[in-house]
Amino acid sequence: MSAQTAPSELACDIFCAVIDNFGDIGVCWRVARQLRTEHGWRVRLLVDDLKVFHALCPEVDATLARQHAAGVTIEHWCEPTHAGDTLEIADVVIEAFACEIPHAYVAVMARRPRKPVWINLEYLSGEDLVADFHLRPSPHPRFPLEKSFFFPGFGPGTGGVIKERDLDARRANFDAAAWWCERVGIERPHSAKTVISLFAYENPAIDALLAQWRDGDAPVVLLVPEGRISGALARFFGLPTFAAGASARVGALEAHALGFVEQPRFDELLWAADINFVRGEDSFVRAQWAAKPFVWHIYPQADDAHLPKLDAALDHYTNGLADAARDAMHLFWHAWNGTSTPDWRDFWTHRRELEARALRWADELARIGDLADNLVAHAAESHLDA
Ligand code: TRH
Repeated sequence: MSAQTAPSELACDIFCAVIDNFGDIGVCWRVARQLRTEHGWRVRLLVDDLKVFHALCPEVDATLARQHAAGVTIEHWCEPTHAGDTLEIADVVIEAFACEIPHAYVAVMARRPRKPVWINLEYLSGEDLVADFHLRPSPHPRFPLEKSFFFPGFGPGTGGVIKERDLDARRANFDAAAWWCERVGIERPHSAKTVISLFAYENPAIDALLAQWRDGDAPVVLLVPEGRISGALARFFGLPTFAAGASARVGALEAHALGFVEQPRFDELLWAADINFVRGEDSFVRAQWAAKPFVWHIYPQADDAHLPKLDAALDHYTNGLADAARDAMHLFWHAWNGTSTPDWRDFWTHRRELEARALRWADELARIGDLADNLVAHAAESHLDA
C-alpha cells in the first residue's frame, strides 16, 4: 500500500478462534461488519468454526473455504498453520481474544516494508485498571513488530464498547406490535404484564426464579431463546423439551421459546422486553444499548476470577442509584451468578429507578465512544507513523 493511501481504504484481517458459545465470533462479526460498512475497510475474517458462525449469520456456508457476507470476506481458518488462501498481509491485523495467529503469517508481517498495525482485541472488562493497559505496545521477542493491546471498557481511557451508528435509529423505529406477531405469534402483551427475556447459561437459581414468577401477583411473559437454559424450562413445565415455538403457562407465568435469529435481529428481543437477562460479552453490551433494566450472567471463570469483573460492572452501572436500589441490584446480580437465591419481588420493587438508570447509563456509555471508531483512530494514527 502506498504512503498516499487514505485510511478508509485500509485492508484488515481479523483472526477469530471460537472457544465456546457465540461470544467470540459474535464480537468479531460485529466489528468486521462495522469496519466494512462504517469505515469502508476491506475486511477479511478468518474463523476456525464456521458452524457456530452460521448460527449468527445463516448465509455462511460451513463447507466453504472462502465466501463473502455483508461485504466481508470470510475464510475458514484451519488452525494453526493456515493464514488465508493467499499469504496477503493486511494493513491492520486484529487477533481476537489472544488467539494465536499463524507463525508463517507473522513472519511475512515482519518482512513487509510497511509494518502492519497489529492489535490484540481483549475481552471486555469493567475494571478501571484496564485503562492503564489499553493500547500499550508490546514488542515481538524476535521480529521487528509491535502489538498493541486494545481493551474494551466502560471508563475513560478504555476502548469503549461496540455501538453501530444506526443503532439508536433502529431502536426508535422498532415495530413492537409486528415483532410480537411475527416472532412470538401472539399480540403484544398489555402493559400490566412484565415481559422478561432470558438468555443465560445453565443456572441453579432458575428454578427459584421461575417459581417466584409463577406464584407472583403480577403476570409475567417470559421469552426464552433456545439454548443452554432451555432444559431447565422444560423440567419446570414438565415438558420433554422447550424448543422454538413451544409455549407453557402456569400460575402468573407464561413462557415462549424462540428460535435463534441472525445477529442483527437479536436486539429486537431486548427492545421487546421490559427487562433482559443476558450473558457473556456481546449480549451484555447490547442490553446496555437497549436502555432497559437487565441482569447479567457473567461467563464463569476458574477460581471465581469473574466476580471482580461482575462487581466492576455493577459499580459503573449502579453509580448514582439510591442505596436501596443499588443494594437490591447487587444482591440480585450476585444471586443470579450463583451466590444465593434471587429475590425477584425485592429487586423489581425498584423497577422505575432501574428504568431511569438504564436510560442515563446508555448516554454515559456513549460518551466513551464506539469501539470501532476508537480502533480505527488508533490504526490510522499508527499506520501514518509506520
Ligand atoms: O454466547 P456467549 O456466552 O459468548 C461468550 C463465549 O462463551 C466466550 O467464550 C466468552 O469468553 C464470552 O462469552 C465472554 O454470550 P454472548 O457474548 O452474549 O454472545 C452471544 C451472541 O449470540 C451475541 O452476539 C448475540 C447472539 N445471538 C444471536 O445472534 N441470535 C440469538 O437469537 C441469540 C439468542 C443470540
